[in-house]
Amino acid sequence: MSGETGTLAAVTPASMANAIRALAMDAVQAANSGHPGMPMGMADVATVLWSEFLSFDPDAPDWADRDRFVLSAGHGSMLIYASLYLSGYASPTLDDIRDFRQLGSVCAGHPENFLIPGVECTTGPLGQGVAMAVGMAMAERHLNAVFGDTLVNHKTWVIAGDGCLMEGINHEAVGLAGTLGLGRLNVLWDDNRITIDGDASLSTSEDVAARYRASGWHVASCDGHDYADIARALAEAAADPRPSLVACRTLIGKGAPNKQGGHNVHGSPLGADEIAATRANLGWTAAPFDIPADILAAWRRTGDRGRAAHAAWAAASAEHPLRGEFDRRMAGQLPPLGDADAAFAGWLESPRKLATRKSSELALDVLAPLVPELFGGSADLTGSNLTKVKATPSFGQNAYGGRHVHYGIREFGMAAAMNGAALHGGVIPYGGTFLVFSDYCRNAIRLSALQHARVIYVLTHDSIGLGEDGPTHQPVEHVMSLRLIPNIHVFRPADVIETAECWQLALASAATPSVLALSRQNLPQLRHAAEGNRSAKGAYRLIAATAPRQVVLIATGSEVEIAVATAAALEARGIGADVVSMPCWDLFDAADAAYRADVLPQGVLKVSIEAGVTTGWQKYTGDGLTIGIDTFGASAPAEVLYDHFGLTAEKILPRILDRLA
Ligand SMILES: Cc1ncc(C[n+]2csc(CCOP(=O)(O)OP(=O)(O)O)c2C)c(N)n1
Ligand SMILES: [Mg+2]
Repeated sequence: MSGETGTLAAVTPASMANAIRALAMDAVQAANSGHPGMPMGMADVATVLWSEFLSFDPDAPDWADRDRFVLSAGHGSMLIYASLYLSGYASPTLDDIRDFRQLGSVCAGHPENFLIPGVECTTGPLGQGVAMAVGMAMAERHLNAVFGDTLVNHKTWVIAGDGCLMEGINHEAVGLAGTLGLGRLNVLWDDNRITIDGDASLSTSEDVAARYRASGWHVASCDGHDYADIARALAEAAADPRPSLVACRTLIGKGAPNKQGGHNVHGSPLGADEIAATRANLGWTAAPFDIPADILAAWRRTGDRGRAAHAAWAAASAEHPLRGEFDRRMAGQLPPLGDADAAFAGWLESPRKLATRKSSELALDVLAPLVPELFGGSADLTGSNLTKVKATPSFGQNAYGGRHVHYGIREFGMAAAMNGAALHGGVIPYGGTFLVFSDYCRNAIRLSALQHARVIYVLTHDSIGLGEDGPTHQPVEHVMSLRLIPNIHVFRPADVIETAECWQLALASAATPSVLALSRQNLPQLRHAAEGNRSAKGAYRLIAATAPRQVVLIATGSEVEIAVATAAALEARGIGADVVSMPCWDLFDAADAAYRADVLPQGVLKVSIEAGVTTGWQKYTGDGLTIGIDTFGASAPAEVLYDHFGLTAEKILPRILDRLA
């Protein structure tokens, strides 16, 4: 906080922190909605973090080697909006802050990564910010191992609340970070002992510090309103080789004389009277949204350290032999993939009957060496998901150059970490679990989509076709329910060729996550001719009717084989039937109308076949037939189950004949 002029030198950390407090309380009051408690309580910690520790360049929010800052307690969004504005980022502006929570303002209720460049990730769903920060710290260590200290050498800082630490995902994230030894990760805990319902002791009696220590973390604590003590604790955290938790003892709503320390200040405007009392209490005389020039100038200087670091980085890295490759990866541009196209074209000639999870492994075997940013993993199902290939050795504390993360049995933590890694940039994360456990990580999958993160979910054992493990493991509603999430491509490829096509499409979707729903059971190869990437339009006519067309069978994944057999049986009776393979609804819906009308023509019986819930298929079949499973599955060998649930050509044929009669 050293100023060159007398005026600047006179600006205290307290007045800088009060600028956050004032903006937070005034913006929440103007919106008549929002959360003043957390920003006011953590204003002092944020001031020290910004002034003395965080390495950032307000003029270059996307500088690759900046420290990452995650406001995991996203309800305290005014803290990050105020800090970004005050420290001189172009966004948000003071007008944006005036419009806090209004339509069109980048200052949304909770911070959104796609609205403000300085917001590294979208937060609000408690716990996921910390877990995403773990993914950012993983990406940082991996890229450091690949590109070296000159190009990659930064920290990840998090502000988290009681809620973030109480959520189950916190246990996953903390366990993973401790195991991986992510020493550059520092979590600043807003230890205010208040949650929405009241005192935190209503719902928790945990010794948080003991839990973190037991997981291999370094734990420090400080008085969150004592600048020297905060700086001491943050310096300890920064220096310790383990991931650090800093318990910052704070008063929620600090500064509001009648409301601080109580749970009512968490999420309601202070009200005009209390705002006046707070101004008097803090000695803050400026009007709402008016920051005194000397205080603003002091804040604007907090970026100077980072600006200098950025300039030094740019100079040191300009001639670095890996700079070009590093820039490519950080920009999210794929390398040339011609070799993959050639390899996959070769697959057409020698048909193979393979589970699509196995086909996925073969595709990865081709892609991983060509796309070094592919950064894989599995939630302890590596041998089932088949996500680890020769080019992806294990990633670990002494092997940060590795490319396969053993996430452990932490599906939610894995998904959130993949979001963080994708948003960090320089890696394209993919990770596996059983499709049925996508529910465990569903909100993180949703956040992949919301955040435009290129994350690839490899979800195997995608239906009753997994057989004997039974209904706990057999997804029924999952494929359909994942399709409901906006901005995600749900792929269910039918054979080895479609699997390779879907992998290529997933890789190329820079702003959309993908789900690959893959079979456990073997599936015949249905494609033999080179026709380009036919999955790219989401659905295509795999087989055209020979007899006059009366039926179009639409199927996905493992049921395309059944549709082919059903079509043959219909043709044998002189009934023409197309088979449409539909690996991706979302891409088909985005195709042009003429193409869609050609694939799914009017005036014929349309029949969907998918081993899952039928709800939703009506948008393609109209008043046709939807064949699927609207109950839980059962425990038996796969072929027995397919017969039991009526998913065989023999059982589907009479239903179609009945409708045509
Ligand atoms: C997953 C999830 N559950 C519930 C909420 C609603 N919510 C917002 S803040 C909060 C808890 C507040 O406690 P704390 O994290 O200590 O924040 P503080 O009140 O101290 O600011 C809750 C339950 C949420 N945002 N995310
Ligand atoms: Mg709290």
